[in-house]
Amino acid sequence: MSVQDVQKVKIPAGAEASSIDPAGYQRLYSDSITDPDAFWGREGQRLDWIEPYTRVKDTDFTLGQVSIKWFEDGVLNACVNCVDRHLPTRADQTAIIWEPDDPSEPARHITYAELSDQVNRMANVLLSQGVMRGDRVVIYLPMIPEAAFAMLACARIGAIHSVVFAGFSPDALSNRINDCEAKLVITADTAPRGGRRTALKANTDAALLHCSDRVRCLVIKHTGDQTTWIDGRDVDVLALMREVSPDCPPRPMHAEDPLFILYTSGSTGRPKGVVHSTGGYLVHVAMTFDTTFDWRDGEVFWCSADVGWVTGHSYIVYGPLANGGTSLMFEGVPTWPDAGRFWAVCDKHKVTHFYTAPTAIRALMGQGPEWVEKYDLSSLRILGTVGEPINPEAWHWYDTHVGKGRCPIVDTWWQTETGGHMLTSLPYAIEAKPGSATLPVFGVRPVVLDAATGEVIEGNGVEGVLAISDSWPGQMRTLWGDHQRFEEAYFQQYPGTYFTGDGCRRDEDGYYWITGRVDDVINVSGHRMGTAEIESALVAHAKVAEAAVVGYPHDLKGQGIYAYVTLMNDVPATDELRAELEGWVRAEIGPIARPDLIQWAPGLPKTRSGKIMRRILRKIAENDFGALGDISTLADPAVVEELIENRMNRG
Ligand code: 6R9
Repeated sequence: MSVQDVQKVKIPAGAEASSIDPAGYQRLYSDSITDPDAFWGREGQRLDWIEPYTRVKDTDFTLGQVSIKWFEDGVLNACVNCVDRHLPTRADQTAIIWEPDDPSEPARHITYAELSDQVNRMANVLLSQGVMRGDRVVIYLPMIPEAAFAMLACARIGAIHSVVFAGFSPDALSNRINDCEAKLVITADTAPRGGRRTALKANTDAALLHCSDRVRCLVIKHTGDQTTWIDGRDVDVLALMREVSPDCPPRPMHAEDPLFILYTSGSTGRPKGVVHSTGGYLVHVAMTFDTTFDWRDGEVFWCSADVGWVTGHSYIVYGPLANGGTSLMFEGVPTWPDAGRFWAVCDKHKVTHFYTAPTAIRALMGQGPEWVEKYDLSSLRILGTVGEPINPEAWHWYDTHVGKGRCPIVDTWWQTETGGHMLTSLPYAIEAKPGSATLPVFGVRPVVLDAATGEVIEGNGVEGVLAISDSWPGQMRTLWGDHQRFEEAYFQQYPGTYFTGDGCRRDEDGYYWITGRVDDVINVSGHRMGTAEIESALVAHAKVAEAAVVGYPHDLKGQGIYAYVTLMNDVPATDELRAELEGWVRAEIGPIARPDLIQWAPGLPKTRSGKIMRRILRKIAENDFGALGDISTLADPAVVEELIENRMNRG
């Protein structure tokens, strides 16, 4: 039985029809892992294949010979699956809604017919610049539709795209261009964001000083701002797109040909180029977009991530478009012109699905519910979160004020490396528990391992580290140019499984709770604790907006607990409050969790995707801030200086 076959059920109490009911989930899940070939063989039919596959799964997790292949003899084109095949039925349907940074400027509604025209033209521009199958193209663009056109144009001609987040520095950009030996980079003149402008072309000029002079620079004139121009190297993309043919035959690709490389942070300074495949990746994101979000025709999906992150790849571009959906792309930020912008956009475009990160929810929660209440959010049907564990307070705020208690919330756990969702609740089928990513996606086999011995811990009510015991189609295939590092990073520590790097608990109901990266586990007087637990307690206090907890060397306890706390607006930072918070955590979790040091933090060091950079916080807490390592991915480096200046541990 495939997902589409599960009978649609009406669930009681006026709730909506659902594609999968609770019994349907259990049945499907157990089928999916009992016979993965049969399950994924059917799921593969979600795509259009030029040559059908006869083999489904061919994977080996054995150290020294790790090899992951899915649908290996199948031939397809990812762009055709996201664009061409929808034309007979959806030519006039909106594929992409684009909401600009400045709300007074008009939104764009790009139909599938227009998407096809633009992507074909962009593909012809790439061909005219000598881009061939297998060549790498770096995309350094703001959140504009041309970013999606560029990704799909690469897919159309078999080039491998590598999107670099527009907030990254010239250094980070040149490192990535060099690591994948890109033939060209696609950028824009400038990028408006929150009323300010980032000089992308100037950044690219700076980056290209450190790259081969054969690298071409394709420029989208987005704002029309003045930029430097190097004849012979720089190309005006939009002008060329008007000249070339709107017809570019798609290149038939093998399922295992790389679709894209996406760089993610590792523990060393060197970027880690995660490689995803054409066939398996697309099957996984097509399925999870449909099932996790209970997708239905005519709805409007908004994922607020940036296309520079995996979330943007899978759930702004490939997942929604493979399903013939309507995907909203937002150029701006949640708090400009004011803290109501997200909700204004939901209202304006009648968004049905809103998918964001807990950090954004906490930030908006700190601004008060009146910003949400100004807007009509009755179009919303499903809410989602991704990126980190959501603390129950933020979950309840999201549920009450945004979802009005009537929208299921899916908490999706996954990674750049996994391609798509791995653990998540399902609307109407898997009941949520605030803070838990709940149960595995079909075909995914999570296991909890003893961190020290690597043994599989069976049963419920257990805790350990999270690994995946067998492959799934969206799994990364290798690290670009370094298969050995791939094996070492993910398969060496716990042989025979893919190691996620996350800690987790499986509760009495079999629900998974991610306790944070394993390196975030601290050991205080012999007690192992996830820093997330203490943070969750701190942010439950009415005066606390955000908190980050790390360990630091402590003479008596081995590790002490160091908490960075951001207070709600206008709350004075006093010693009384510090004592109150210590007592609060002690009361919430127990005496063992009481922070030893609390530092008031006006801001926390975050990546542009909103992840707190704990490595930096650990260094400051250890009073060892001389070598902070690579801070190129920080959203606001000034935050770090402030924290160093006011550090609490000077011993
Ligand atoms: C998609 C994405 C991956 C890491 C992952 C985990 C954390 C992501 C989460 C979550 C708890 C969730 N994470 N989703 N933790 N609950 N729903 O974020 O990819 O940037 O590679 O980060 O993020 O620690 O290992 P990526």
